[in-house]
Amino acid sequence: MSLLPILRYPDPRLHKVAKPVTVFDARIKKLVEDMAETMYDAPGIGLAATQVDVHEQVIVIDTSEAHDQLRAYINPEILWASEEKQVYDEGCLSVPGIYDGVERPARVKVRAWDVDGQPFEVDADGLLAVCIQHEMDHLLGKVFVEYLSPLKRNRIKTKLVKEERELARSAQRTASR
Ligand code: K2U
Ligand code: ZN
Repeated sequence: MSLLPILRYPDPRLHKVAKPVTVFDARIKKLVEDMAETMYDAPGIGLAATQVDVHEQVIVIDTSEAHDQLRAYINPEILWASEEKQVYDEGCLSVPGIYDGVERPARVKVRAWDVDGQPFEVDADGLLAVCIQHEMDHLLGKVFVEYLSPLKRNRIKTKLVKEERELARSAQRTASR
């Protein structure tokens, strides 16, 4: 298994729309394994293939306490969403250090396919509902900061671009020693 680099906002590749998976083969199984390892290492409770610069409709999620209930959602679709909404303080592995409230449907019914190409359905509420919708946004090229005000989003973009430049400078200094 391998750790995959996670794209950081505002990388334009985070806004690419993912394509459906059509062949459920060893490549997809390895992608799910590598995404899971990357997610647990971050640590996070979800990860979309878009975030590791693979633009196919693959998500991994594990919201369990013991971090031992991984599930892959391939070609996920929302079949139903509740009128009732919930606001959750979301974060994102592609937007490190930023958390803010996002309102989403409190409950969703999702159909997806597993790594063997078998379809399944999930009725999700609470944190799982938030995470599934957050990850499915990634597959549409949407990052949670897009739900925030333009002022907040621009401040976040400026902060992360500055951090990225500092990271690059310090890596250059280390390499030139
Ligand atoms: O997309 C990602 O970067 C994965 C998120 C999933 C997530 C976002 C918002 C709300 C719930 C899940 C990361 O796991 S963010 C880290 C995190 C960890 C525990 C609880 C909430 C967020
Ligand atoms: Zn995210």
